[in-house]
Amino acid sequence: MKTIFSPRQQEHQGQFEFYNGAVVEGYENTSRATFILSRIEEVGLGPVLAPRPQSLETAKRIHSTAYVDFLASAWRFWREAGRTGTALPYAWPARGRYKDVAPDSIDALLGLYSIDASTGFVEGTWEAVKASHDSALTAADLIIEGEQACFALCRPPGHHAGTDFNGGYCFLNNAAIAAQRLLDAGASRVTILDIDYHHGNGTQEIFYERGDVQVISLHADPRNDYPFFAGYADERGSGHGEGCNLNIPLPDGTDWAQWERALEFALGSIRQRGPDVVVISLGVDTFEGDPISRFRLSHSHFPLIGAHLAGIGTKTLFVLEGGYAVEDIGVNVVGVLSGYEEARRR
Ligand code: OKP
Ligand code: ZN
Repeated sequence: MKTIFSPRQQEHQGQFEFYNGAVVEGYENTSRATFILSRIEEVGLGPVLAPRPQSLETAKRIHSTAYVDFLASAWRFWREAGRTGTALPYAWPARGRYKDVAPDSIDALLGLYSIDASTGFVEGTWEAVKASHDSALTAADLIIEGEQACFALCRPPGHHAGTDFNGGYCFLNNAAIAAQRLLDAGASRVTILDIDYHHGNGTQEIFYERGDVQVISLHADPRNDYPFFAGYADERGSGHGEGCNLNIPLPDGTDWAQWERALEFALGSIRQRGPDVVVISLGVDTFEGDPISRFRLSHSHFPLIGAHLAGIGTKTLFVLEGGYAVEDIGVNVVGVLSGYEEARRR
């Protein structure tokens, strides 16, 4: 399987976030990609290719133009305000009290275009976000050109980013943009299956009223964990998207047996739908050793996930999302991908 990745993605580094009442180094760091790349090489998964340069046209069909333009200029605004460090918001438009203004303070813009304070900008953030997006689109192009499966090693990740907001370490929604590219190339039905520990609220929001993309997410019950305000089982899509959104929230401490049952349920729903292509939002923060999550999957389960996904039988685009046990992330991510490959060969 081919992997798409650009070293420019590593220019997003050194950011800080709040965690349990303290300011800590960002969990979404460069070593995540480094460990995955070295594992890819170690097991000989396949070549790692640079993305092709991509325009922002498809991104602007998923996100608002104003939001994309904001992402591209946020760091410059921050510097122009005389700031250093990590650009983070501290004020948000309160629910039900939204004033439709076009603020020109960088602090107001950071709040307007975000849902939390975990998604900081540093010097190379935009370059990295753009390169991560290019990787997802290039992987989609390879699928369109005939590959059965491809891996977009996206960092920063994307599934918490919505039409006009960042959040949860995510800026552009790589999986959603890739899905749009697949549709534009002629796919009539795409499914995004999100197996990250956290609910893919951005992906859900983007496609909520659309009937051309089925969105399924297996995740920690939002009563217990981020993103808290979305990801409930009664969120099923609306309008043209009625019935196209499926959430499977799972309790704290979910183990393999329970997680696998949820996956099988999701796979049944995919089979019923019959998509041309499946995009996997691949997070491995379901791992028992993950520092910010509370599920209990172990190393040996990740190849089994890959085998289940191969059983769908459609072309499959893997897009990286979370996973913060960095020493184990390579084994777990590549475990899914090689489990998929082995099952395909059988
Ligand atoms: C991103 B992805 C507070 C703790 C963590 C955000 C979690 C984002 C997860 N700083 N808050 O879905 O893996
Ligand atoms: Zn996650």
